Amino acid sequence: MMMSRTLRIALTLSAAAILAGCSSSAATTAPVVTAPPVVTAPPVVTAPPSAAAKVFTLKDLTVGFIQTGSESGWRAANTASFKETAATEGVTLKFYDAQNKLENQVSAFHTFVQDPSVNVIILAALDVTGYDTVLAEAKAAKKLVVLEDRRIDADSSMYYTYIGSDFINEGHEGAKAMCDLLTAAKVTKKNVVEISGAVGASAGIDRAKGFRENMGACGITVTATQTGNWGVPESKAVMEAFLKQSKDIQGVFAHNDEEAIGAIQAIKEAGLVPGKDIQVVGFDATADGFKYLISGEMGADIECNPLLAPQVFDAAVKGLNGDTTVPKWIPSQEGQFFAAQGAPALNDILKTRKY
Ligand code: GYE
Repeated sequence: MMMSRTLRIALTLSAAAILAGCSSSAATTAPVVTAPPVVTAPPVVTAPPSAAAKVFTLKDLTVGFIQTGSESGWRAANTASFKETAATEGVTLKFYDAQNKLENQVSAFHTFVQDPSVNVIILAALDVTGYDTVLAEAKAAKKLVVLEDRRIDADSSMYYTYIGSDFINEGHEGAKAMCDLLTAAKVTKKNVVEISGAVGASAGIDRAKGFRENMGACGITVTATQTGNWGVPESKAVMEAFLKQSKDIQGVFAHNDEEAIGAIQAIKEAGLVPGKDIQVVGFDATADGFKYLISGEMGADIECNPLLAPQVFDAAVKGLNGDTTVPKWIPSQEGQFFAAQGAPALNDILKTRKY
């Protein structure tokens, strides 16, 4: 039954009046018992579950890796260690070969700082200085920086950790080995020429320092020094020049295997016998170095471990997870090898080595 329009209007208005009346006429009419206000408990605000800090794993690493170049067997083994370990562990590796130019390393570092996908920058430093600007940029951009292989002269607050050799101790071991070889060779004079690593590299600077700290033990004198830039041909030329200057040489302190091999080639071409007329000490103990230990032309080879990737990646994960217990320097574990061990033993050792 349809309600007439007038009746609807009347009812609406009266309802409105009643509502209004309640509020106004309450004072005068019978007390209206209002239900006690329903006190609704304040809503329980459950804090949203705090975003549990992300726990980084190796697979979360996107690494900008800045290598020196490809100057030696040691370097090739070091590069392979990073590429193979990254592939095995699922680390994203952006590998940059600086071709032994400092400016290339600095610009690559800058590029990796700008790259939003990169969360870790790993540097094998060509030089002990020259990185302050990009280290500061990385810090500001919250990129984790890990040094591998070589130290730099920067405040340790500018990087997470350094994983690499105690090159000064290697120098100590080199001097001790040269003393033993010269003593065994029963030579009276101990004039040693030095073929040093690339200028500015901590490996060379510290090996030279460590060798000089210990050479006094048997009265060694370093009579000439020049860089062979870690390579065979350049070191051969340097040794040829030394031999032209003076034949009064009893030993060669070569900063890596390639430089020792270059010196051995020059000694032989000069009609002398390496390991007999002139004692040769090298560094790295790569497979190539072992060949000259086994032939007796190199008397001692001071090991330097290039297989650093697993330790470096593990440290990077710890760094991203905010671990503050990792020391600023993690020295590599390494030893020394001598021709005196004999070919059979050295060949057995060589079979077990990856580089
Ligand atoms: O001795 C040499 C390489 O930094 C330890 O660099 C490394 C040195 C190594 O070129 O062979």
